[in-house]
Amino acid sequence: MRTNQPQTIYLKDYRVPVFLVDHVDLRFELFEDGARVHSVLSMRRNPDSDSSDTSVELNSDTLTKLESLSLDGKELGIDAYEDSVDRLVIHDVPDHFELGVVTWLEPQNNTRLEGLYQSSGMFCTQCEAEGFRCITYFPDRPDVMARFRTRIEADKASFPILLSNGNDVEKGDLDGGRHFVTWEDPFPKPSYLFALVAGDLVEKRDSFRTLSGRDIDLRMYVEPRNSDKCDHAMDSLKRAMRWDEEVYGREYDLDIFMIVAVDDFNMGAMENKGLNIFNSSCVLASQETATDMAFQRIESIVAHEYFHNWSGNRVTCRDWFQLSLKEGFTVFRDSQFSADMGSPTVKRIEDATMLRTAQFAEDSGPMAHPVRPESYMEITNFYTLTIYEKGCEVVGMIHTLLGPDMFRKGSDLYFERHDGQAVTTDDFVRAMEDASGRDLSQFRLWYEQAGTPELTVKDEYDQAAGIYRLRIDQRIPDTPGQTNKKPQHIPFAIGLLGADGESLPLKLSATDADEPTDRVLELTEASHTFEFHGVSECPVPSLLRNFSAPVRVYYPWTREQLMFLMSHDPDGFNRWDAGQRLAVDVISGLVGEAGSEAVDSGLTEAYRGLLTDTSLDQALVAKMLQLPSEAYLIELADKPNVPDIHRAREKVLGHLATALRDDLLACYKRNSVEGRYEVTPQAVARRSLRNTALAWLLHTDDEEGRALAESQFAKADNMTDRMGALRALVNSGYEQECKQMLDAFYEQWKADPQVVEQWFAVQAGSSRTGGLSRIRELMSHPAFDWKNPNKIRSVIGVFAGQNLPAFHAEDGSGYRFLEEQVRRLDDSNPQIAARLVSPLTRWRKYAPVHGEQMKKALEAIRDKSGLSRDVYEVVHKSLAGQ
Ligand code: 0A1
Ligand code: ZN
Repeated sequence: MRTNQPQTIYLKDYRVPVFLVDHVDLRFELFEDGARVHSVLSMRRNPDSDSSDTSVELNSDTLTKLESLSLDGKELGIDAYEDSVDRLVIHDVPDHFELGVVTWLEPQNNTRLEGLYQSSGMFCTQCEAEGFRCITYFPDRPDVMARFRTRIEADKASFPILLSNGNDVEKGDLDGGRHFVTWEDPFPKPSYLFALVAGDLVEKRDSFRTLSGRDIDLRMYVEPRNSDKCDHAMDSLKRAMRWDEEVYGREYDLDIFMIVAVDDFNMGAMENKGLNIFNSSCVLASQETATDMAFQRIESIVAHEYFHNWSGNRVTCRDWFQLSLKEGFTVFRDSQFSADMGSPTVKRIEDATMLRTAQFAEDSGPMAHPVRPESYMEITNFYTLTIYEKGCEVVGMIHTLLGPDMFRKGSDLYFERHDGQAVTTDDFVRAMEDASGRDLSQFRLWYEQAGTPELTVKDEYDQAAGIYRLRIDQRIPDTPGQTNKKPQHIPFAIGLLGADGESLPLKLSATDADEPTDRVLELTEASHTFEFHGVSECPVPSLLRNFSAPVRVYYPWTREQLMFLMSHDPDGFNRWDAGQRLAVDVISGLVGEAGSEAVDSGLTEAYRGLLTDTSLDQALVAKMLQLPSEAYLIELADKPNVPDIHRAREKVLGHLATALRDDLLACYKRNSVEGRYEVTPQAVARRSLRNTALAWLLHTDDEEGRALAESQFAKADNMTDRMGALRALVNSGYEQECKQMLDAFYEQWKADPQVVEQWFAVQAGSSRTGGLSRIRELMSHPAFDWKNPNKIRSVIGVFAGQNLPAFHAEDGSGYRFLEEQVRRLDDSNPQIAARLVSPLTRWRKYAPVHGEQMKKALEAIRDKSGLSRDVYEVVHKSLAGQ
């Protein structure tokens, strides 16, 4: 708990550091009841600073107890410095000096999981963004880059493995059964990339030969019970290393690359130099315990953290306003990698789904902020979908505008020009401009303006002249603190289809010699009209192909046009999108008063076509068969009534399941996967189709469906099928069978935390079985643990984020429940508490019956005494402007 009043930090106040740190010498003494950290900083005045201030400022935290402070070997008396809650200022320092700091920590009591803490008995660290100050007093900002040498001392029997960044340069035994290892990292780095691990861990080794012929030692460290769950991450790592060499020309730079898995972790993983630390759920997998989705997620997160070695570590951020410099670019790189490893269309669909469901929601709510924010109170609240996913889209648009070759020239220039520096998003864009000769000045607005651009498209066809006109208007909605926005530079990919489904040539003037069937139009004005010449028939437009920009598109599609695009658009993404738009239209048409009307048979026939036409790309079909989620339908609606939307969607699902029963059964039987378990796009698609068919059948409590689910559950040799059967049953009316299956599942897997988390989540997310009383039961289950973020997310987070009819229960019980949990967690883990508040922040979006109760819950959280800065910021911004 912090006691100081939260303050706002502004980008415009950025100043270069007055003092730099060249070298950090650390000695950690790890004990059962705490840890002593000795630090010696070699500091000097920054020649780039024009300040004549002779005092030096260090950051600190309430977790850090100062034991002693010395300057050039002389102990400092208390009148030589000012120590406040989070800052220490030492007066009258020379231009060069050595600062000695000794701190005492209690990692065993650190429930915030920032700085040095303990997880399942091992010591580990998390220093991004501002965790290093929880370890020692330090100028904890990313533009202070230093070389680190770290000596770790601990009991040898309990902590045989002692790790930090770089290379191990010395080790030996000490008195009293203790030992030490010293690590040296030759690359200057910001403190947020520091890491330390001490534990009794199993080491898995492999190696990788770089294109230039260097052999890199690859090591994974896990608890002994997880030693059979490392292969997938190790293989993913090697694929990522090769890919980064081939696609970006980036080679790994140290001799050792290490990955450690820890059970208690606030986020997914962390790219510490040479020593990546992962949340166990984002790295450990075996076919028995992890689903296909988990396998794919692990591959992409391992790659993401590895790619940070260049985009983040070698070239880092000047300040935290530039967070998307490393995150947006690295997400873009990992998306390209995943697309190359699997199906590019499916990957694009997944990314767009997440963006349109969750990032668009964030961008239209009270926490909306630009990709490069102007201010923040607590930086950990800014690890957002906007920074990561919209930031990725922004880089992707540069890629689209420049083309792959110029983009590569730009990234080469960026890495070469800024290697070893801490820079800004503007430096990134400038490198792209300098390499390509393109002017991206208007494009920079993507970094500065928040809000999702809205494109309204109108068309007309002049048969006599053979001209088709497309008028596109853009508008960017107001967001907190930003109004009257300027038009942005938007790449808008399109095609035109003739009645037979053929692609028409796109001539932008009568004399245009170019006749491509795919074009990227560049929108820069509030309104554009494009004229296409030589168009022999009235076309159906295919708009925003491959989701070429993170925008909303409005065009008055008819259902017939959507069905046509679903089966004819050569752009796979838009085929899928047409299906989504059709389903959204049908479901939204049944919300509220129209609830008793019949489901459009056109939708049924479109889905029948998908189920029966085996010549289609089955990976795409598997995606197309997923109805738009409740969260997406809610995002699209104005003043949504969640229980109503839920009912309408259930009705459509029930109708499809009944009408398509035989096709679903045939699809189920056709798609059994024989042979060895593999995570290829084809095998994943087959399992996905099969499990979707099963879920739909059980939606109507089909008796044959139940028998299939039970037998699939009993025979499955992998978690995807086991979980598919369990999920289908949990969401059916077969209560007794469901209970038996859940119990059997738990009995079999109770020793495996990653599987238990899935067991929690499947129940907490079910609108059929996951009512509040069930959620409370789950929370008093022995496997639930208030100190473990994964458990909190898999029960409370899943309930509030996925079990939407229960969370939005009319009596407000879901909101009060979340309020109670946030208030409780605020003391122990404010980062997690602040993230959990998120579903309440959009109270203004909902019909007043809901909105008012959500607001009350926020007010009750606001009024908690000693509220953390993390939760304070989210709650106050959500309630502001009333
Ligand atoms: N840089 C990591 C994400 C991360 C951020 C903050 C953390 O603790 C507050 C932990 C991890 C990544 O992008 O993977
Ligand atoms: Zn990242």
